[in-house]
Amino acid sequence: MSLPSLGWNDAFAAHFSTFSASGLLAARVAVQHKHHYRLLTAVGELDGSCTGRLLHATHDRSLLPVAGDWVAVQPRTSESIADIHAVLPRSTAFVRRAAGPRSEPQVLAANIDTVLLVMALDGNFNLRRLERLLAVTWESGAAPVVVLNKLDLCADPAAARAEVARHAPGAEVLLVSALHETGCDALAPHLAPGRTVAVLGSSGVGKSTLVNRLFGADRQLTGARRDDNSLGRHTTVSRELIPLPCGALILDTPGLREVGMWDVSEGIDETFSDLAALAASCRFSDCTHRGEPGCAVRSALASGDLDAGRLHAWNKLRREQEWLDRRENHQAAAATKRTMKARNMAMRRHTRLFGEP
Ligand SMILES: Nc1nc2c(ncn2[C@@H]2O[C@H](COP(=O)(O)OP(=O)(O)OP(=O)(O)O)[C@@H](O)[C@H]2O)c(=O)[nH]1
Ligand SMILES: [Mg+2]
Ligand SMILES: [Zn+2]
Repeated sequence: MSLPSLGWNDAFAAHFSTFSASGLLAARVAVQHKHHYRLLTAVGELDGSCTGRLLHATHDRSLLPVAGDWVAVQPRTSESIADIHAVLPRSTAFVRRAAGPRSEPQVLAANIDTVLLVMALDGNFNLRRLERLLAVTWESGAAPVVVLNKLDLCADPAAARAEVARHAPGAEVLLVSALHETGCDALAPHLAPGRTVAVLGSSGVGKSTLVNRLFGADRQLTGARRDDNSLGRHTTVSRELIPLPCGALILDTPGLREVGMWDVSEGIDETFSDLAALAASCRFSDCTHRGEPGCAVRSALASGDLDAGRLHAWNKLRREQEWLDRRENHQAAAATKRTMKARNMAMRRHTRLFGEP
C-alpha cells in the first residue's frame, strides 16, 4: 500500500523529514496491545514495539503510540519486526478520562478525520451519553457524524432522527441499517481515499456490522446484543484500523462503557452551540440563567423552545469540566491540546540524540 492510501499527507511528511534523513520508515499503527503494535507500512505489515529510549523519554504517557498514530520505525533485518523510535504529532486525538480512581487522560485514537457515533434505534438511546460523546469528539478535532443504526427496528425513524438532530447541532445525523445495507451510501463523502473514520458507541449498536458492510465481507466478528452491565462481554475486543476497498480507513472499536471527559471545554461549546448562542443574547454577559432579568435562556425554556433536560446537561458538563480544571494533575497533563508543540520539541531533541545517519 502507498503511504497516501494509509492517510499520509504533507503535514505528516513535513514532520517526518528528520526521521527519513535518519533512514527510518513511516508506519501507521493498526492495533495496539500495551507496548506491542501491528503496523501498516508501504512495504507491508510489521510487528512493532517501542524502543526503551522512547518509553523512558516519554513522561506524558498519552504521547505513546495508539491506534491511528503515525510512527517512525527501524525495521529489523530478517524478520517483519520493527522498533518504534518516535510518534509524529497528531492531527486529531480522541481523549477520554481513563476509567478508575486516578484522573488521567487516555488517548483512544489518533489522526481520525471523522467519528461515526453509532447509536441503535431498537432501544432507548441515551441523549445525555450522545452529548458527552459529541463533546469529546468536537474536542478531538475530528468531525462527528451521528449514525442511527437498526433503522429496520424503529417504528418512527424520522422522529428519532429529528430528536437526535436537536441535540447534535452542527453534526450530520444519518439513518442506516447496517444489517440490511440501507442508508450506508450516505457515508460515502466521509470515506474518500486516505480519509480515516472511527466508529464509536456502546456495545451491540452495530459498529462492527457497519464496518463489515463497508468492507464488503465479514471481516469483523459481530454478536448478539449485550446487556450494557455485563462486563467483558463485548464482541470486539481491540481497536483496529482497517483499510477499506474504497480507499478510506476505518477504526473499529470495542463498545464504550464510560465516556469520562478529559479536557473538553471547547467541545462543550460546540456540542451546545444552540445554548451558547442563546446565552449570548442574555442581557448580562455573566448571566447564570437562574432568574436574572432579560435572560434569553429562561425565556426559551418558558416558551418551550428549549428543553430543560438539555439545559441541565449543559450545566452539568460545565460543572464537571470546572471540577476537572481544578484538579492539579489535570492541569499538568491537559497538555494533549499542546501535543503538537511538545512533540515538535521532542523530535528536535530526538534528532540531536539519534544523530544524523
Ligand atoms: N436488526 C438489526 N440488527 C443489527 C443491525 N446492525 C447490527 N445488528 C445486530 O446487532 C448485533 C450487534 O452487532 P455488532 O456489530 O456486533 O455490534 P458492535 O457495536 O460491534 O458491538 P461490540 O463489538 O460489542 O462493541 C448483531 O447481532 C448484529 O447482527 C441492523 O441494522 N438491524
Ligand atoms: Mg464490534
Ligand atoms: Zn441568561
